[in-house]
Parts: sequence; C-alpha cells; structure tokens
Amino acid sequence: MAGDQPLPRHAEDPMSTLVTDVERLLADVHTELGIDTAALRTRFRAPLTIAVAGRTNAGKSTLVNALIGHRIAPTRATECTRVITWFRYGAQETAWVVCRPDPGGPMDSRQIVRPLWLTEEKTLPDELGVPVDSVERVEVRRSYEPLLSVTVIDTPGLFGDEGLAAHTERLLAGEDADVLLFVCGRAMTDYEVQVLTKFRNHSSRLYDFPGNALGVLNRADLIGNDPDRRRRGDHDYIRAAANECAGAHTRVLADQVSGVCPVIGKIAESTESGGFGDPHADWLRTLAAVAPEQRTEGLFDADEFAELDCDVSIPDRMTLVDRLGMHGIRVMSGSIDQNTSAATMHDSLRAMSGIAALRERIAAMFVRPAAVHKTVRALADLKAIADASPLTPTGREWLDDAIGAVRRSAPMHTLAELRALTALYSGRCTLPEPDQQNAIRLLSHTDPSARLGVPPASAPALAAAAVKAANWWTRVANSATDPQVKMVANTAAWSAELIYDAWRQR
Ligand SMILES: Nc1nc2c(ncn2[C@@H]2O[C@H](COP(=O)(O)OP(=O)(O)OP(=O)(O)O)[C@@H](O)[C@H]2O)c(=O)[nH]1
Ligand SMILES: [Mg+2]
Repeated sequence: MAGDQPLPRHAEDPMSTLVTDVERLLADVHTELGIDTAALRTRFRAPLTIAVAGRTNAGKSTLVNALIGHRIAPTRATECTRVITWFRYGAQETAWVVCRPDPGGPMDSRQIVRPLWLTEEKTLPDELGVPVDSVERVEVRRSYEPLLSVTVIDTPGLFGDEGLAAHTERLLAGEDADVLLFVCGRAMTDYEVQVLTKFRNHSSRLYDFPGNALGVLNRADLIGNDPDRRRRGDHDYIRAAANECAGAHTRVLADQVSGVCPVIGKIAESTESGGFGDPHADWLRTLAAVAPEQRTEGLFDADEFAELDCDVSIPDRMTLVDRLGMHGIRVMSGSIDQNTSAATMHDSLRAMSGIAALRERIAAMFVRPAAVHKTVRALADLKAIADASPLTPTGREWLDDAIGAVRRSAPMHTLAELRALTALYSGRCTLPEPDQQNAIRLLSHTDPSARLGVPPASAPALAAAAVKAANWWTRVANSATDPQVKMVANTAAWSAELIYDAWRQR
C-alpha cells in the first residue's frame, strides 16, 4: 500500500531532519509513555493527500488527469464521476472498488474490495460492476513518479446531486484530505464559499492561516466578454480577463484559500498526458494555411468548424476540439506557420494553459513543505491523544516539551514561510517591487542560491547575499506599520538567517 511508503528523503532534502525528528518523537512517546502511535506513524509516512473538489462539471477530473499525467479519470458522465477516486503511486497500473460494509450484514463484515479492470487505454471504465451507492471509494495505482510524494483524490461535484455533494462534503470534513485544490468557475456561489469556509474552520486546529487550500479558476479559455476578441483567438485578452477574475476570487476568498490560479484544464490535460503530438500539430498546420478570414468564421464554434472547407477529416477535427477546445485551436492556428514544430506548439500550449504556474504554486505550498503539513497534523493528533490519556504530570510535561521542541525546530520555520507566502499570494500583504518578488522567491524556493537570487555554487556570494537579505528584511520589518508586512519581513529575515547558519555549519 502507498500508505506504507515513507516520504521521499534524499541528502539535499531540507525536510529530512524534520521527518527524522517526528518519527523519533512518535517512537519515544510509545516507549516512554506507552501510547500507541502506530496509526500516527503510518499516517505521517503516507504521501500528502490533495483533494480536488468543486462544483459539478468544473473540470476537476480534467485537472486531476493533468496532474497525474494521464487521461485516466473520466471527463464524461459515467459511474466513476459519482464516486470518490484515490490516485496513488504503484509499480503497476491497477484499480479497485472499495465497497462499504453491508449495514444488514454480519457484525464483523469488512469493506469488500473488488478489482476494477482499466480499459485498453488505461482509463477507468464507464461502469463499476457494483451499485454506485455501495461504493466507499475507487483506488487507482499508477507508476508516475510525482505520486510518490502526493496522493490525488478526485471527488464528485458539489452541485446537481445532493447525495454526491454529501460524499465530497464528508471527505472534506474528515481527516483524509491534507490539502485542498478547489476548482471554481467565473462565478462564485454562496454554497462554494460555504464549503470552503467549512474546510477552513475544520483545518483551524492545524493552521491559523488558509495554507492548506488553493483555488483554481478552471476553464479560463471561456472567460472574457468581448465576442470579437474571443473569435479572433486573442489570447492576451483572455489571459488578462482570467487574471482579473482570479484576482477577484482571491479577494473574496482571502480567508479561505491561499490564492486562486487560472488554468485551461482542457489544454493542460493534453500537454501533461501526451495528448498532443505530431498528428495534432499536422492538423493545426493545415488549419494555419486556411485564409485568415475564412478561418476566423470557421472556428467560431464546433459546428462551424465541422463545416469549414479544409483538409482535416471530421473525426480529426473532433479530436482536436476534444484536446484543445475551440480557443486552443483558434490561438494556435493563428500563431503558427508551416515550419512550426510539434514541440514548439506543445510548449506554447503548455504556457497558455497556466499549468506550469499552477504546478509551481502546488509545489511551493503543498509538495515541498509536505513534511511540515504532515508534522502539523501529527503533532496536533499526538497532543489530542495525549490529552485523552491518563498520563502522570511528569509524563505530560515531558511530552509537551518534546512537542514544543519539534514545533520550535529550524525546519518548522517553513510553516511561518507558508503563512507569509499565503499573505503575499492572497494580496493581504503587498510589498513594493522588487521586494514582493524577492520575498516570494526567498520563501517559496528550496535551493539557497535560487532563494537569494545568486548564481549557484558561489559560496562566498551566497553567504554575503544571506547577510544582506537578513539585514534588508530586518530593516523592512522595523519600519513597517502594517502587521502583515511586519510578519512577512520578519519571516523573510529569519529565512535568510537560517540560510546563513546552514552555510556556516557546512
Ligand atoms: N473549454 C474548456 N472545457 C473544459 C476545461 N476543463 C474541462 N473542460 C470540459 O468540461 C467538461 C467536464 O470536465 P470534467 O473534468 O469531467 O469536470 P468534473 O468537474 O470532473 O465533472 P463532475 O465530476 O461531473 O462534477 C469536459 O467536457 C471537459 O473537457 C477547460 O479548461 N476549458
Ligand atoms: Mg469528475
């Protein structure tokens, strides 16, 4: 089971000491106090779980496919869209349906696990082979390296079917989801804000800021009201409209999420899963050769596209619509020539989709600090178990000291960095440039040179830059009147000092 796999650890992983410290603490608590910490240890070692939730048809499964690098989750209404699906790392591609115990069955009835056969294209089948109501979850294993450090959970939509929404709400109210990617559209309803607020309240025992939730504005290709600019495939216009909408959502949801990133999930799914290649590039080149006016008319929508006079078969056109959407086809066919390679087109599409920026944000907020997210939960759970246990005053004092020591350890400064990053990403704190970008770089990267903006392998320059940054941020903190600016600047100053300390102790 992936739940038994340790968090990835390698020499340069700055989080590895934290992992060792927490594992030692959990082992010591067992030997010193006789508290059973086996379940806490298993949970601590499991990869970080990212739940992808949001309204029905928001593009959750499309985004999951992009994140796990394969079009495996169905993006049509099939039985699988009605159940919670876990995607974990596994050496082989396999899937199971886990059914709830029969309520009328024998007292010891356990969950029933049945194999689920993937299709020839390694996608989930349309039918589960058991009544959907009896399904607890579907489990999929995929040998995709990023899944070694995160498990992704696709969920049924929050609108349209109250029963399905209840499954998702239950998941978010439980302990299975470490962090949340909330997929939304251009309009934000009260119900969506309510769901996010509940998740935030539920997480408040772990975090005093919304560092475990991130918004995703999907279908960014459909945003922008000017029909002419949309028809012309004016991507700068669409991008600006999507950024504006994501900014507005970020302001509304500043208490619930650490920012909202715009993406075109449909294009991201194709670029991340190998769904765009030579044949698609050929078809786009053929479209690029059509006279511009005729092409603009013919790419108005999928129906007009089917009527367009050009040398791409109807099924191929439909495939192209499925892979890129009309916006992707309009932008690409209007911006390439007969010599543009498939690889160049792939890169342009990837940039257009916003997936690289979203992955970077997921890495900064969730994946790189995964050990910190896991530690925060492990310590809170340990404290709750200890509070309910009959410990001697000395035992309790020992435990409080031991938990406090981990909380105050240098690697846990990453939690303060996440708090500061959340303030910067959510607009609660705005610094003048270049401070804003310097702070984001310092707080979100792992490599010390990258964090301080100095060339790699230049040790003296690194130490000098660390001292300079620490001094600069201390000055900013001392002169700040806004408490958020003070908090961010103090955090940045401490980050720079820790880089200097690590350099000195080499
Ligand atoms: N134009 C456009 N369509 C998208 C985008 N992302 C997803 N879609 C389409 O939206 C439809 C629904 O996508 P899904 O990924 O199944 O949405 P979902 O949120 O998982 O849906 P449910 O599981 O039924 O709630 C599919 O036809 C996708 O191709 C996007 O960025 N742009
Ligand atoms: Mg879905």
